Amino acid sequence: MNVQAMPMHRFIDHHGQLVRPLPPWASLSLLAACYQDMVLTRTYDNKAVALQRTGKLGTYPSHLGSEAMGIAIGRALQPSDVFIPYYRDLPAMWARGIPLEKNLQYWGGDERGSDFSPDEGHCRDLPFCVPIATQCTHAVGVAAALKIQGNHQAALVTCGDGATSKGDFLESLNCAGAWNIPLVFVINNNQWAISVPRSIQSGAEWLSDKAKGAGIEGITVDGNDLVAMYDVVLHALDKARKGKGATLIEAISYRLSDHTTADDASRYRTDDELQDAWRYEPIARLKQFLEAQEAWSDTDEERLQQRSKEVVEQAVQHYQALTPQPPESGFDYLYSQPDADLLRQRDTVINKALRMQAKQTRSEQAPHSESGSKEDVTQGGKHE
Ligand SMILES: Cc1ncc(C[n+]2csc(CCOP(=O)(O)OP(=O)(O)O)c2C)c(N)n1
Ligand SMILES: [Mg+2]
Repeated sequence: MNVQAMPMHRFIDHHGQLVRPLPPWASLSLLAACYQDMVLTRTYDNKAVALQRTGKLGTYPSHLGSEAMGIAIGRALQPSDVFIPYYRDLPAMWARGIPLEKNLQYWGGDERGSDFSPDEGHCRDLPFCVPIATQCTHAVGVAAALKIQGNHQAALVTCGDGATSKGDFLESLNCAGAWNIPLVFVINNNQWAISVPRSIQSGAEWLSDKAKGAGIEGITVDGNDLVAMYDVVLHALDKARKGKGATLIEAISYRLSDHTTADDASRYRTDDELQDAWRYEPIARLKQFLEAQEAWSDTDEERLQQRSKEVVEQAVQHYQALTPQPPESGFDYLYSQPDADLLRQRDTVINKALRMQAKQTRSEQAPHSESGSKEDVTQGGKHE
């Protein structure tokens, strides 16, 4: 049986049917707003993959299928809470008010995409985190600080199903229980960790069972049901703010895309499995539900599709108009006091960029003689 069909915390099933009464907070206008966010982030996702394919973005992790959990998380958090994301969190960041350009910058290799300093106006959230599960340890530190400050604020950290096998995750879970800190863990259980399926990732029946060993509450929820996700995240955050402890939420979903644009999932999973998973995806079911409630129409949909394209296009234009950062900026953002070895590496990078730029200039002056050179400067590699 597809795990996405199993009984778990759920309000709207994959046919768009209510399986229990909506919670009091779930007005139709709020759900329609969430639906619009989900469509917008999927529009962005398609565009980002296309930009990578045409060499305008580096490796990109699609979040196809995780829109419901992301939008629920981003909207359930209060501005004063702290969000500690991983790399597959564009929807949550969008709902949290982070501009799409940040995501483009990050995956385009521009260090400014990791600048989430408060004076940039992006609350106190942490930037994208690619090293698996390390963000969980940062989240423990953040939540411990929030507890000490005593302002009834919470932190929320996300990770993948594969990340739950790492010591960083388990140690963080343990600290959260031992220290009773205001921290919510959300696992995006999309059934795959690159090519490793959930079935061999862990012997636990549910990943939320890992909460038991840490002495905190664990819950498994339908991560493709916006309402169920929103509901459990709201409750877990409220509990955390009231000093009643941490929660581990396992959001069941499916990675409908390749792991990243550098991956080809057809090499390790069947087309049948993928087609079956599409029946549970989050956007269609919410749309069906809203239409049945007469809270969404064909005209609304047409307008939304148009508007989403415009918003995404505008973000892409902003990104492409940015002055590229010099290649050594990677060193400058990371190290306040680089040692001699690092300074040598930094010089090597600068000199290489200068050579490439000189070559590019020569080939532009004599386009027929040197065009097609392997070392042609591509976007993001320019040195000023
Ligand atoms: C510390 C570390 N080890 C290995 C990797 C390589 N890596 C990148 S993604 C990934 C799998 C993660 O799977 P999961 O936690 O399920 O997240 P998903 O990508 O499915 O959202 C691995 C092993 C890494 N980024 N960091
Ligand atoms: Mg995964």
